[in-house]
Amino acid sequence: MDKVLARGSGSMSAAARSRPRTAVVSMMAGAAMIAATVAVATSASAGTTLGASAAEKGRYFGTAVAANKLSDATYVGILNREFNMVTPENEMKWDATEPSQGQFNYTNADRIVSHAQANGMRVRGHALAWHSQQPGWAQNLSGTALRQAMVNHITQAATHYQGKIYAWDVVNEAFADSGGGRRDSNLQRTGNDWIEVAFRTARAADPAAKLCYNDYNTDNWTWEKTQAVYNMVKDFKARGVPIDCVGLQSHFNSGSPYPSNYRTTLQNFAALGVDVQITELDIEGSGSTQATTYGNVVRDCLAVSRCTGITVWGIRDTDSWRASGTPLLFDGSGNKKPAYTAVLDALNAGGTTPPPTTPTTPPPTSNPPTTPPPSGNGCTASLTTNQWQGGFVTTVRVTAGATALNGWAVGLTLPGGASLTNTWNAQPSGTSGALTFRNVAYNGQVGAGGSTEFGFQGTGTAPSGAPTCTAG
Ligand code: 9MR
Repeated sequence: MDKVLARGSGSMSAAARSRPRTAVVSMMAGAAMIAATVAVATSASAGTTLGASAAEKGRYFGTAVAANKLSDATYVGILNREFNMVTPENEMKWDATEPSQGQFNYTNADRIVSHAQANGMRVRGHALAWHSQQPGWAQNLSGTALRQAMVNHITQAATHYQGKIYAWDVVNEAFADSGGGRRDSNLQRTGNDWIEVAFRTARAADPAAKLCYNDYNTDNWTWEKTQAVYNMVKDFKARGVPIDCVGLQSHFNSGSPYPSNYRTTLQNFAALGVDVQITELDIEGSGSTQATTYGNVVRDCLAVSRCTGITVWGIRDTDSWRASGTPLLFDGSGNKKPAYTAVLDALNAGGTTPPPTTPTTPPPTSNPPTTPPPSGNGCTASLTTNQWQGGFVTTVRVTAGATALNGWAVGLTLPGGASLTNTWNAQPSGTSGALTFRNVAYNGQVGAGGSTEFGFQGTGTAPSGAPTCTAG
């Protein structure tokens, strides 16, 4: 993004500033009423980290990561404790991965992917085709030569990471800031179809990755740029161009503030049949004003079922591309800011997502049990699978029974010939046959009746039998 925006955070109204206190009071009153009537609500768990709390809501919480900070103990401590999705901040860009034409270098990006995999985190790939951060040789190409170079780059990079990427930003920042059209760039000058060619190429190279269009200044529903991206996604869906998600970067400051219609924007994109992800969130400012805006963004995402996760663009304020605007959740020493607490509280508000099988009426028995029915070994697990020719992604929901879980293990068997390629939010015992998936550090504790999700990806046929779940 090459636009310089004004800094500061003085745009919040007095009414908005006083909102948190009112909300807390009414939430407490509401909680007391619910506790009196619905016993299960009192036992819902509340996560103590961003990743665990987001997972309880079926979402992820991620951060941009710089490979050269993986030797900083404070940085890595926060990363491993709080986040379950990472985006390489610069290491997967074209200039980093193909510095000379046809010569690929994945060293730094691989370090981040390895770190993520070793710690049960997923990876957002960023970015395959972009007018910025191109290697010099690509900047000097045009026409058919550039189009072929782009296709080859996407094929090579997406194939290198095949099976390891949750979602790719296939195309980044292709629209102009005003006027409702495309941004002029060497890629745009290869022909208006360059974006759909990029998506089709990425799909062929990694059919399991979700394919996203990612941009900034697409948060306000009334802005021309938002409408232009919306119309492109609508057109792609109508014509069968493979697109699965839209990334809203959401870099907010006084020149580009959080808009009151943000939730509308998320809802309208989702209604096109794509996931929505907040991909580079940072909000300049400090104290309660900044915290309120962070909370609003989280609540907006949670209100839209296809808003599948939030990524902040760095860990500590000092890690930010806009460090002077102190836009992140941790201060330069790694301490949690009020914005952190606002995000965690927003993620935890309303208890956990109820288990999908909870009956809405009591079973018809004349002799109802006085304690909730025991669920096998203290937890249950259920599978949701997306199978395609040659591969699959399975999501597993672990639901606690009548007592809270302090650790869990899920058992299932992969069919012959099937093999795991990637696992998130859990640690697998192997890659084929009968497998046990154990919780990772941040999601072992699940409150009574609460749930958490993990997932895995593999080649071959997905498991279909009922999984076992064991507490402890
Ligand atoms: O945070 C990134 C910074 O370290 C780089 O210098 C910059 C170069 O373009 O890119 C930053 O990340 C950008 C992201 O890749 C795309 N959206 C805007 C981000 C902030 O500029």
